[in-house]
Amino acid sequence: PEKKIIQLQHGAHRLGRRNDADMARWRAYGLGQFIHWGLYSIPAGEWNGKMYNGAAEWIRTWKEVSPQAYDSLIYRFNPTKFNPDSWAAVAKQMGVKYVTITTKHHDGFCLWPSKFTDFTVANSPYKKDIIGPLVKAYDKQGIDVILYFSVMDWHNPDWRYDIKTRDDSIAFNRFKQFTRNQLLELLTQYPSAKGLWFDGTWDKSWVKQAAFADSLETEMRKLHPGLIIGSRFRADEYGKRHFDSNGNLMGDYEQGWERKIPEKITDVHGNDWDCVMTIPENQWGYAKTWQGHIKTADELLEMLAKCVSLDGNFVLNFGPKPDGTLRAEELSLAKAIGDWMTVNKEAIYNGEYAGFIKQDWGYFIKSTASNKIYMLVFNIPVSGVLRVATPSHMAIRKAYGLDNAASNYTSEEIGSSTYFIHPNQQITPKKPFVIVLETGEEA
Ligand code: FHN
Repeated sequence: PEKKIIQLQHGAHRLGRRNDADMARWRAYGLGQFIHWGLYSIPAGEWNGKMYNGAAEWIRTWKEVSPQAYDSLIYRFNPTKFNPDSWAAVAKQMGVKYVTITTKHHDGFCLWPSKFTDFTVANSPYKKDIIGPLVKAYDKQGIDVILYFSVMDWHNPDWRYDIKTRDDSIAFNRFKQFTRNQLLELLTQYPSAKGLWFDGTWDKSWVKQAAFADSLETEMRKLHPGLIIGSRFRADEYGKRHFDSNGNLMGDYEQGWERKIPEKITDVHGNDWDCVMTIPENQWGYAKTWQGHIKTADELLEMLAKCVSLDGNFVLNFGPKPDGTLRAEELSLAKAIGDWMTVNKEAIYNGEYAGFIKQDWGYFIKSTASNKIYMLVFNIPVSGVLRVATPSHMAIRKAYGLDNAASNYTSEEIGSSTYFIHPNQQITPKKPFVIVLETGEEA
């Protein structure tokens, strides 16, 4: 039976991917960095000697913490060692093409001197803007900046989780204007930012604002042509988020892949998407101690490869310390990823789904820049031989390692559209590695 299409005023306004230069640039990034920084970096998961089990940036909601005491952390925010150029240099060496930075997380503390609240860096001992210098430093390195913004704001007395009374509605109307003011302020003050990464948009209060959010989105896009906004910003008039009541993606890319990665290309429905990932299980802001499993550089590289092979970007989170420096574990992972990227970046940038059947040794990525196919190898079978099944009518002409000589692999056609890639000598790699395939039409 044919699916009935619901007439929507505030659903998706475009079907399929965006087709413009700004979005093409976003699509080609491959690797990004996320930064969660704010007052929560000061307690860092510990309050009055007790450890909080949740994510450090959520500590304000813990029963052990009084909101007033938390908000007073503003008087202790003084990152005297903050050096935006050194953060940007770390990101550059790591090979990231874009950074998403928290301008305001759920606690409402603004890292820029917003005119619309007192709860900003301007009233901390540090006094200075954080966002402006960061944008400048990353821009200088050629790394695009996306501004993270939480709509949910625990500090603002007008914030509501739901709207049940007339008073709620009056307060929330003020809150909507406040949100609009802050967003227009951010876009005006930091015009080189390429997009907005929304969060804290799941509560009923906001989900009910389909018309307001839709018109605000239109206004922001008009003010900032090319602006990139994901699927977390607004709901349709039936309260559907990410995908509207007809199942169409709202916004420019799917923002639902948080700490998880799709398994197959059909999971992403032809949409653009990014995956945001933490190094421990679930800590975004700085936490003094990391519990549980801490991801290794090789695991993170595999996640990166998997995301790009399925048409997504992979964004790794950093939670800087309250003094403005980056934690040692993050610096060493950034370095290890960067060293790998130095050799293998052409397999990641401009990478997209290659259309090959996935094999157990790793991931195929096709470069839109060169049309080459990259095999990102993470697991070598005991035989040492890597199997490739090509899409129909495609033949392998040449196979070679990305890191050195062109002659170190031989491709053998073993059957119709099926090949074995043989290393010419035994390989015992210490790191994931990349084989380049040059292909052509089958004879
Ligand atoms: O609650 C937040 C969380 O603290 C963090 O900011 C992540 C990042 O994607 N977003 C929210 C949960 O979806």
